[in-house]
Amino acid sequence: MNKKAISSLISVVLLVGLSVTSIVLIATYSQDLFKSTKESSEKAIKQFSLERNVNLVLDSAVDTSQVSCSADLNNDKVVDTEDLAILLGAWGPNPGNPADITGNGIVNADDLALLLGNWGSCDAAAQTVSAFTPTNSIEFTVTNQADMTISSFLIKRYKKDGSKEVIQESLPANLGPYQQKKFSFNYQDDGQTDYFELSPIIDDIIPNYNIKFTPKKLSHSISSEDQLIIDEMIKEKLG
Ligand SMILES: [Ca+2]
Ligand SMILES: [Ca+2]
Repeated sequence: MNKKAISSLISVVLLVGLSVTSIVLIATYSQDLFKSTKESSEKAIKQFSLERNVNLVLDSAVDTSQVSCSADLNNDKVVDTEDLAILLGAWGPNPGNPADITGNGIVNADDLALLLGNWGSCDAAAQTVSAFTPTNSIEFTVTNQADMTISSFLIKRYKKDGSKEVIQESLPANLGPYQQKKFSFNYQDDGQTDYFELSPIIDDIIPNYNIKFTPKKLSHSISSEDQLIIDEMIKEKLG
């Protein structure tokens, strides 16, 4: 073989070698590309179907933490004229007396204001709440309009300064499709709560879906008949 023929042969071998390498490289790359595209599209479809179906309705959210039952001095689940009579009877310096609702050692106008402010029926949920432990109880009712079961809820609290904290990482829900249920949770209040955020958890996945809410306070109103009796009692006692 002459020099020219040898050089041509080397060129052919090199070309073939390069082509094979390229084909192998392209094939490997395509396989990876196809695999990752398939995986991410499956993930996208799953996320999309979750988000498409999630639909919660917050029917109510009530802050049931009241000092109402601290003002229920005779423990009959209602704050009324009987409790007022007890409070007026304990008027003045009276450390440790239940009528000292604020716990400052004196039964005075502050305690009277608390009692009147919590006039009426006590809510059962507020039984454990006293004026001294700032534990707030929130009760909320939700309707699940999704066609899947919500296993639990993630609840966050947003503060007025913009910071946030997780109140409940996983509040058990077991809320089936189209079901309505009442839930409750407690948190330590520092007076800085702006609003809460409720996120449903479905099959360990938290869809990009949440409800922001500010609970309503339970309201207590005094009837005009009660007001007359209260005025009379207070006048008689305090002049
Ligand atoms: Ca009572
Ligand atoms: Ca007091």
